Amino acid sequence: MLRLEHVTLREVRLALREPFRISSGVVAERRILLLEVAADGGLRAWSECVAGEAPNYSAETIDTAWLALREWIAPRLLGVELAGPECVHELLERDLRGHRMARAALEMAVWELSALAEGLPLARRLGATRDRVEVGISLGIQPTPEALVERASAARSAGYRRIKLKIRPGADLSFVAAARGALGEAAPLSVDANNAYGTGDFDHLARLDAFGLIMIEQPLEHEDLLRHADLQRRLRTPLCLDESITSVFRAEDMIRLGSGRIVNIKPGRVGGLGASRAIHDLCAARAVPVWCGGMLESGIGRAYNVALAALPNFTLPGDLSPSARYWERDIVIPEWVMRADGTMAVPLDRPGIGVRVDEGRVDDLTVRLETLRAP
Ligand code: OSB
Ligand code: MG
Repeated sequence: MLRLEHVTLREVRLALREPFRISSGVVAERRILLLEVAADGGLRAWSECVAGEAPNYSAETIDTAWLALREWIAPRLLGVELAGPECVHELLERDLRGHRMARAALEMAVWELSALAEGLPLARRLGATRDRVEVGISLGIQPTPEALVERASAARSAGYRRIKLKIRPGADLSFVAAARGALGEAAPLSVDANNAYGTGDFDHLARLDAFGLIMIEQPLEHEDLLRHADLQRRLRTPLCLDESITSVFRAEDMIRLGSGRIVNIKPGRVGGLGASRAIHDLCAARAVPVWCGGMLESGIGRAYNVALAALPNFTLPGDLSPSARYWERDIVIPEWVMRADGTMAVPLDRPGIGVRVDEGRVDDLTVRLETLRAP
């Protein structure tokens, strides 16, 4: 049994080493919502809410998440005897629509508390089997194909196991062609459109088939499964859904409708690690590969992603780049590093998420703080 005693919400600001541009917006500085959760028995856990500053990826933002955590989510769990993290999703699902990133942040902290209470690395607590995960990189939209080639070549040399190119109308075919030409036929490449195309673009998108991509991620509207299915029938390249998959039911819908052949799992987008694992299990049973997406997390959010990605059906490299790809300095010790072979070690040598939070630095970076207590 676990009982949450208080939840501290904090906003910290961390500048990205370079602005990250996707079809729906650009971010230069992350406003990051961190949770510090204390349970009875002196256990403490840190977690991260991945909501961004603007509602361009999903409806949630850091400010809606803060409100939802304070008003509805934290009060559901504070002071309640919890049998374990497995029961949290259901507690937070009842009569509470949306706000999945906010719910996930608290749910993940309960997984961490449970791992700590049982003396297990988080990956093991989740049932993960791997001791390393394959790392991919997501390259933001660049001003020119030449600039993209430069970054993609550097990523290839650094050892990344998969290079994802962000695309949008006007920055797609020629950019992908340039990257493919420079990196060669064997380089594992994918693209991510973040909903930038519509039903009038199917002929155009079909031209991506020429580039031997591992997948095309989320070309169409975030709530649209039917037209993704129409498009998938036109393409040889597998579609992968990201924004569209908000629950295990949506993953099942995707599989039954044929809207895609690969799933990007982000715990924030689906409401936490329980739902992530359920989607992983469903996809494993249907022979649908999954991989772990990223939301430009700090080292805290990354720890949860790495633990999740160590589950067996995460058979494609994740957007789990090392700390130095994003930040001058991360807020965890040690920072996340990638080996020359393009893998990252799953920390299995200590209980919990496997990295320590640099609390002094987090204090220095904090611009807003609120503590919620059990009644
Ligand atoms: O679509 O995967 C996406 C970042 C912000 C919003 C959406 C996405 C992304 C990424 C970043 O691709 C991947 C990463 O964290 O390295
Ligand atoms: Mg994506």
